[in-house]
Amino acid sequence: MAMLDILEFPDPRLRQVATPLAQVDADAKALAEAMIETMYAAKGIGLAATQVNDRRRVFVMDTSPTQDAPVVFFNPEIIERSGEQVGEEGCLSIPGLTADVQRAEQIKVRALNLEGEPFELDAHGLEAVCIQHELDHLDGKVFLDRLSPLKRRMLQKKYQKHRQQAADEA
Ligand code: K1U
Ligand code: ZN
Repeated sequence: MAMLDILEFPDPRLRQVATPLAQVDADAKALAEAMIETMYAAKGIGLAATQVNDRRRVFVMDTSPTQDAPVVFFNPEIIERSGEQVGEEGCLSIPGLTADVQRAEQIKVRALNLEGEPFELDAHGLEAVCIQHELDHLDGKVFLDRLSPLKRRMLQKKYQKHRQQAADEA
């Protein structure tokens, strides 16, 4: 199976807004399957198509402790949200950086599965955080956009240093 390259912040392609799929065809299924492989290889719990430079509105997620229960969301929409939680987030497109981000605690999401059939999922805790994080990617946003300007500047400086160090060592 093809492994996909993950774009790294501040790549401007991470800012593109994804487009809904007209149908879940064989090519869309192949993309989702390659995204699942890529997510596992990168040791993530989610991955959005935007992160692998594809404009289609799809993300994959696996928050199971055994990492053997992938879920595919084509054309996802949050149809209900309630409560508030603050939790630590990371991002495969911003390696080495984490921050506490405020999100809804409970959500209901509607999407199409790998077979193109509609489903709804009630999610809370980490699952709800991950779904909101991936939907942000499909709308061209990253978790840094949800922080205060001061915190965002601090973390961006830290990230630049981290990248420079990695480049120097390479
Ligand atoms: O979309 C991505 O960049 C994947 C991202 C999803 C995510 C993780 C944690 C909270 C919200 C969204 C990751 O998988 S980052 C790697 C990871 O597993 C992780 C990092 C920090 C905290 C918890 C998990
Ligand atoms: Zn991310």
